[in-house]
Amino acid sequence: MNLLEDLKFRGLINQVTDEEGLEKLLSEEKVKLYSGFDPTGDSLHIGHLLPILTLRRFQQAGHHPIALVGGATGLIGDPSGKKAERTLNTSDIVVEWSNRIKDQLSRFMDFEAAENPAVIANNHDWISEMNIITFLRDVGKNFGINYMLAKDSVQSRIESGISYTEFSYMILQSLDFLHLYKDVNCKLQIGGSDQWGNITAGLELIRKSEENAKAFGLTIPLVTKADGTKFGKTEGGAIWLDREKTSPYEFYQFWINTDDRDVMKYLKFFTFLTKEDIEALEMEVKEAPEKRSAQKRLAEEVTKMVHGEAALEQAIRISKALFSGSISELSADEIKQGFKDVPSFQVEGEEELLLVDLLVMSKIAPSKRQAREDITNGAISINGEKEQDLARVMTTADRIEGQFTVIRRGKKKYFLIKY
Ligand code: 485
Repeated sequence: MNLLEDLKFRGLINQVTDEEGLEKLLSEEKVKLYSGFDPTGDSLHIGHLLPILTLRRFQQAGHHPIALVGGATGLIGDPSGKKAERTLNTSDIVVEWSNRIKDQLSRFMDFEAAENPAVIANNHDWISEMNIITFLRDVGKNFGINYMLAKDSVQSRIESGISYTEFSYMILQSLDFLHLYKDVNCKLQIGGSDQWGNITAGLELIRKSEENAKAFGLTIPLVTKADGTKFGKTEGGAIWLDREKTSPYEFYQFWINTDDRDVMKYLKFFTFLTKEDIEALEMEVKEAPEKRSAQKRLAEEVTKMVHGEAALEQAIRISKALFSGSISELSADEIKQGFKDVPSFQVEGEEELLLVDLLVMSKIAPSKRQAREDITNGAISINGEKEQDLARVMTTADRIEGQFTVIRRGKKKYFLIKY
């Protein structure tokens, strides 16, 4: 299978400006291609993963990926797909976010490859140097107002309003494409389907500015979910690539919880498993869907890719311990990941407390009477061990690495005691 066939098999192609032309180009030469990421937050999230992995697929096929950080465009704000005007961030913040995003992008591509190392670029390097008269005379002349008004990103905002700042965004992204085309012979831009308007605007600018120029655009589909809800969002918010914002355990759980109807699609999108591997998994799912082997494989592959082998093993350990209740085997770091969303109570000082009192203080039990009843009935466990002694005293030995005690009430209600 060649690259385009593989992308098609995976469902990764939404639109291409000239498919035959691109197919020919990719078969004749190793192509430079880019995708842009604006620093509009302190981390990328799984919505960014598809374009990143697509860059990597191109790299694996021998092409030259460029990941562009929008140090300049992040100061302006892309209106594409946005219902309302964005608030501007200070340049200090955008610089800080640009650096973080650059670090994240660096994890996904090979910068040491002998023939086709990946490259990171920042459009602040060229856009910030441009002077306004040059911009309006040399660039602006190529953009008709009617053409700009007709773009989805502008059309959808005519009613609600759009500033001149965001209206101009497409020109900056076009300028990037032209710059990379002229400077390093970058002939292809890829992005999510919301980027079609900006990508084709860039192609127009290249066509008008360079004689006999030929460049291409390719968009990747939006990831959808069978239940109609938005992909990549949970009750706790977005699924981030930064482990401080979304722990590897939460990340792993996100993929494990994939709907049966979506899992094959996500395996194609987010993993590098071959067609044969994927088809074999599909058979397994048909024969024994209750095993959820496709979800497990998906969660393993993606967690390993994003957070590494050790973090994946930790996520699996935490999941198993939570399932079987054998909490005492977990490290403090694992406890922190696994119990991030459960109610917690901070105990100050070193004094030893009666379990009964702790249950009341921490509001695990509503009253002393209820606390005693819970203990006697065997409804309370400490770090996974059932405790039925009313005289039980909590000691430092109950503190996992001196930091946490996990208390369970009933079958599933977990509480975290912090010291
Ligand atoms: O020259 C460019 C400068 C900036 C950009 C692209 C080319 C960024 C682009 N305008 C943008 O806003 N991208 C989004 C972002 O940065 O979060 C998302 C897209 C998504 C996908 C992803 O970036 O919404 O479709 O392209 C990589």
